Amino acid sequence: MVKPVKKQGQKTSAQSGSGGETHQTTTSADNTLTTNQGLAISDNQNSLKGGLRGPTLLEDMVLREKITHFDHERIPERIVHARGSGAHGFFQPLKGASRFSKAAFLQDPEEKTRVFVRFSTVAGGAGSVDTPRDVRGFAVKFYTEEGNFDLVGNNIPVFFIQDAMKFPDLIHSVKMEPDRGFPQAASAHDTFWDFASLMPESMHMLMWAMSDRTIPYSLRHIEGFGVHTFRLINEAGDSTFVKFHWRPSVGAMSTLWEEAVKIAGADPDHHRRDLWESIDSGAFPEWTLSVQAFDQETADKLDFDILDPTKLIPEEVIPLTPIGRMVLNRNPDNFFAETEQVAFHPGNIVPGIDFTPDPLLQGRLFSYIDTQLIRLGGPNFHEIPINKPVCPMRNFQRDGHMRMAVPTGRVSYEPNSLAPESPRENSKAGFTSFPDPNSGPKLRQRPESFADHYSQARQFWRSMTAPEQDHIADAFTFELSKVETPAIRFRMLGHLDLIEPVLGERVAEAMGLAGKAEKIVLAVAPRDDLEPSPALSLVAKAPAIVKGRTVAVLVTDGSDAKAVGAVQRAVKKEGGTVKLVAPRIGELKGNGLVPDMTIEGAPSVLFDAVVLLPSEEGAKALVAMPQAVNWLRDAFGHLKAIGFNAAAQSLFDKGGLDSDAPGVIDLKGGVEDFIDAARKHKIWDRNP
Ligand code: HDE
Repeated sequence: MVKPVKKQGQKTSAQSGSGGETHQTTTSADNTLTTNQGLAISDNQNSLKGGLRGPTLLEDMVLREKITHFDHERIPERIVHARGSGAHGFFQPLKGASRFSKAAFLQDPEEKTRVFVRFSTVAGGAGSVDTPRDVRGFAVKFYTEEGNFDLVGNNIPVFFIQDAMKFPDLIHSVKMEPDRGFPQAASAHDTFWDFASLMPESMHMLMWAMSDRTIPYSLRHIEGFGVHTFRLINEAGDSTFVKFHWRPSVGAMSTLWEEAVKIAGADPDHHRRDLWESIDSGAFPEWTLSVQAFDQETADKLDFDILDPTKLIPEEVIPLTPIGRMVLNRNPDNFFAETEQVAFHPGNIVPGIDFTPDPLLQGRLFSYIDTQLIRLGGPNFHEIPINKPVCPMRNFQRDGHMRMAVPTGRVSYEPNSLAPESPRENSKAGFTSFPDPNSGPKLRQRPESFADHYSQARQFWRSMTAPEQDHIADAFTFELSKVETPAIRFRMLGHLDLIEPVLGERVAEAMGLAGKAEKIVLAVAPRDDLEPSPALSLVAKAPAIVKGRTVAVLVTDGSDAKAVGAVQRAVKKEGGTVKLVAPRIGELKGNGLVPDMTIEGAPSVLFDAVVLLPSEEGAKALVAMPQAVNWLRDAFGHLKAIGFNAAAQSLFDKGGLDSDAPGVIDLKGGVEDFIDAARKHKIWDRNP
């Protein structure tokens, strides 16, 4: 006889991590394995058979339950933003945020509001790599006392299209081509550029997409943007237009394209791992939330329409006003239950926040609930712990797939007289929409004010530093060279000529297609008088810090432990991390050093700066290892700060590298100069 199993493995809701829900742990004193019905399982190794070598019986309900559940483990992945990484944290408003909005979570600087954030790539499937050239999603769910507020943004302040009608076309064009099923997570193919080259409104976003913004260094190092113009409403009922901005405390940083490509092979989970490990180690990622706040009068003076999501407002025109900070301090307990099942929706807002009639946002307001219905299997996804508001939910909706709540009583309608205590509307505390005066005749048209597609693309180009411009030209050259249809290349070259003639010429020259650009007919001529916006450049505003970065020290048997210790101490003092990399993973001879990683498992592309501290004998062995020579060559080519000792000179010689080059520091004079170089992150003076 099997004894019934006590449910000792359940946490109380007070102990539980997410959403106040109970969830199972494996720390039960009585840890008997059970079926989902609670039936204790006597054998989890063998199915029930008719005879020792006979067929498996249909009667084996334990096996059937286990396999059925397994068969249904996957839910449809998100059609866009399928690959994501999540984290829990909190948001804390700054003093003064309340002057813009009456939202409860923006009132008290002492009060923290729980958040869950999901970062994502857009184009690839859930199992794709972390470092393709792609936009990153930056979605934040604020569990406020007035309901959930979702700020579902990206790491780029503008978008490819102006109207929701074009979204399926955009996404179909960038996703795997339907006949061949490739390429995965890549825009460098014909269908994307065919569509993009026929959409002048995409030109501004294409400049961002081909810039370093789409190959971020880590998720901790991205900026975030709400993209659309929103409204904030304060206690007095005054409305302010806002653009939302997230700024990382460690500064925004990107990789070089070759690094992104090599990281994809060396560590396909690079961004997810980095986020997990930094939270795990207590180095909590942090962002400031700011708004660009403006009124109708200012909006009317801008030379573009604030409802057009392909335009941004330069910070030099309307500066950022910080309104809060967000810290991510807890990894998910369970990837599926939280990161996969979290259901964002730009329509989740609270009193004090409202939409504008941006035609892209308006379409999104429909899409997100609709997508959850298919993805999460029914209308009750708001009851899943990660989606559940922390404030009470009371209404008369009922039934549906996977209903968790157990409502009581006869009444599920309103008005009613049978349940006088049941919920009623509240005209004072309830959400009311801002009485936006915009409305007119029914039509399918774009306003004239949406017609200029090139001026801000040009402004973006002119706001970049020289290396950033090089990268943009290289990215267009790379992507368009992958396009197989000549007419698409010529059409895109025509657009680039309009954005900035020098960009068009450079790309055409690099592709060997000078003079081939198609002439594009313009609706509105690009402006030539927009001031560059230095705030758009990552290089120009890169902070000189080592904090949050990782330095690899290459060590061998016999390396000088004291020299290694000096580097470790100096990096740690700056808030950085050191990893020891060696030819083998076991403890090294003669110094007791224990490597963290091997040269093959940890190519230098995974680090921000490197130090070479081999022993004389060790250096001889490294010179004979092609991976070790490439380790240094990559660090050199990827413009990293490099520190080295005398023994390491032979590696430079073998790699044909100049150890007197900028950012290459002989450590005989101490580590300070190396730390100085590492603060720069990229040694642009070494840019070929
Ligand atoms: Fe989304 N988008 N989107 N989007 N989006 C989704 O919702 C959609 C757009 C963004 O981590 C989907 O739950 C339409 C702009 C993020 O779970 C879907 C349009 C911006 C995420 C959807 C847009 C975004 C999504 C897929 C044009 C930046 C990931 C799964 C009208 C401001 C959220 C899901 C997460 C996800 C529709 C345009 C950001 C299909 C129709 C612009 C960060 O509903």
